[in-house]
This record gives sequence, C-alpha cells and structure tokens, in this order.
Amino acid sequence: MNIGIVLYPTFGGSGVVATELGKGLAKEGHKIHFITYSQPTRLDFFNENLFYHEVDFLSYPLFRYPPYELALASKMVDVVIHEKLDLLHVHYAIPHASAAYMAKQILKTKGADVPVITTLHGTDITLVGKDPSFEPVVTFSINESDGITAVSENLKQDTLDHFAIEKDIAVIPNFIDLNRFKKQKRDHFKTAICPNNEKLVVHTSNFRKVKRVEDVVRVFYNLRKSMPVKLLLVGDGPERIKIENLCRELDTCDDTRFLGKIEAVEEVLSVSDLFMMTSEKESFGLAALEAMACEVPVISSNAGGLPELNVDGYSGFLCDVGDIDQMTEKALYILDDKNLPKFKENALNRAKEFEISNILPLYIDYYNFVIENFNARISV
Ligand code: GMT
Repeated sequence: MNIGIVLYPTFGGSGVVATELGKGLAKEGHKIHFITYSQPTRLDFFNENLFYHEVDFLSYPLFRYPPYELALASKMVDVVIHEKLDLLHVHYAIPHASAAYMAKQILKTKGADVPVITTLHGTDITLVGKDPSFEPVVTFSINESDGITAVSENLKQDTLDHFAIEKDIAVIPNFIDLNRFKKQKRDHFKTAICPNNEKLVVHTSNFRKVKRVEDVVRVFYNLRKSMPVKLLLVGDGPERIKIENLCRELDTCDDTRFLGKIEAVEEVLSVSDLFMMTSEKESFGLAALEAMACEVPVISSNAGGLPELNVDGYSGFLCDVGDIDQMTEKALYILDDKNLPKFKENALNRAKEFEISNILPLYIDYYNFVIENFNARISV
C-alpha cells in the first residue's frame, strides 16, 4: 500500500505511535509518506519505503493565527495526487481530520478521491475536542472519515458519550517495539544516581495539568520517609515550575532529578524500579507501556484506558485519581525486595501482549477493510 500518515512530529504520544506505525509498515514493504510541519522526533531511521513531506507556508503580517490547517490540506492534495496514495491515515483529530476532509473535497474537483482514517488518541477527544470552540468541527470531521480508530475501549466510549458519532469506531491499542524498549545494562548510570543502592522511581510525561505530576512528588515524599529512594522526572511542560516548587516545599530536591526531554528514555527506564502515571485522564498510557517493556512495574491511576493496560496486582496497581495514601501503600508493596522481581517479570509479560507484531496486522486488516468499503461505495 501507499499510505500518507499525518501526525504531530513532537514527543507527544500520538506522534510517537504514528511514527512507529509508519516505520513498522515500511519494514513490511508498504510505502509511507509522513506529512507534517517538521521531521518527526522518532523518524531516526533510514528505509527506502519512508518519505517525509514538510508542510511549510507563507507567513504574512495579516495572519495573527497562521492558517496551518489550510497549508496541511494543500500538502495532502499534492501528496495524494503525485504519490498516488491509496489511503490517508491522520493521527489526532484536531486539526488533522478536518484538514483531511477539506483535502478530500478539493481532490474530488480534480477527479481524485482517497479514503481517510482518523485515529483518536486522547486529548483530541477528552480535553480539547469537547471544548465548544472545537466540538462541531470535531464531530463533523470524525463522521466524514471513512474509518475511525481509538486507542482504547474507554476512549471509544468517551467519544460516543460526548460526540454524535454515526459510524463504527474500531479499537486498536498502542503498541511497543520490544527490540528498542528492553531492559539494558546501565549499571554505571544506576550507581551514579543511586550510590547507596536506593530504589528508583520514574515518571515521564509532558508535565501538563492532566498528568497530575504533583501527585508523583507527594507519593515520593511519603516513600522517602520509609525507605532510601530517588526520583527521576523525565520530560518538561507547563507544570514544571509548580512541580519544582513542590519539591522545594517538601524538601525532596536533593533526591529528585529533572532530566528534561531525553530521547533515549529506555536507558532511564532500564535502571528504574517503579513507574508512576498519576493522570486524571489517560486514553491508553503509552509511557507506562514503555516502562513495562523495560521491566518496570507501574502504579497508575484507574482513569481512562489505564485499566486496559495495567493489570491490578500483576503488572502494578491501579489507584483512585489523587489517592496519595493508596499509591504510597501500593508503591511500598511493589518496592519490597520480596515482591519486586515478580512484578518486574509480570510487567514485561504484560507488555509483550502489545508487541508491535501483534498490533500491526490489526492496522493492516483495518486499512484493507476501509479501502474495500470505499471502493465498493465509489463504484456504485
Ligand atoms: O497527552 C499526551 O501524553 C500526549 C497525547 C498525544 O495525543 O500526543 O497522548 C495521548 O495519546 C497517546 C498515544 O495514543 C496515549 O498513549 C496517551 O494516553 C494519550 N494521552 C492522554 O489521553 C492524556
């Protein structure tokens, strides 16, 4: 197949999933055309089947808000025609689904047409999409897609609950490449961070409000009273100042390191003992899956799609959002040397169920299904 993938190129989960999906499909012999505004962070790999089309546009003083969506739609039209795409797969509804709708309308005037699949990732539905400033466009453009996927049953349900969707939504979960995300020997790093053999707790995110990173710091504060432990915070974002202030207030700074947006997150995970994902909402929790693949058990909230990934009492524990005491108690249980090895083994076993080789065929089957229906419809 000749597939156009539209995505956000940054560290966000939707961009990571879209890039890894494209790389996986390219390895299987499909031609993949990434369409976005800068080189995707995870596109660090050469393959003769991978292509990158940058969306650039004229800046003009009149534009207080640069019309990215229009430039994106124009680029989609260009790539569909010149690269003879069989399918456009857009990741994150806003504004990719509506740009794809516009591209389709333009293509029809040129005697061309292409099926569009929209993958819903999370905040495009649960946070941003629901906002009245976007809702009508999101509902319309999802309904105009030829195929819709969501990354968890919970996100599918949330979408049906909050938008008047008239089409089926297929659930295809996030996945992991276990060749990249695996426990690596990084003893020197572990010794540098934990010179006295402290246990290591880690959190990675974009430090947005929805992640409740302050809960991680509060749990860590409690743990530190009971055992020697260190905290690594990977990523960055708008809540960083608040988190730093809380570390100062609780006097945990000496045992906490902010590592920033590092790319080789698997190296940090390889030396970690516990991953914390305290989000208020989380459609799937790709960062938790990456941790599990590196044999790190997970304390997560029981919000959104997290119970579909983290198995309570097996790969970690599920706790109520904001319940610091429960999270502390469960973290102490996991970090106990009697329990830790089993939880580590279970975390990896659970991650194996989401190995890319299990999930890629679901996307390929869905592509074929959508293309067949689309062709049947336009031949009538
Ligand atoms: O909020 C983020 O972490 C980024 C966001 C995105 O769309 O880039 O992530 C969402 O998509 C990921 C990939 O499908 C999911 O694993 C994350 O759970 C989801 N984030 C939220 O729902 C908050």
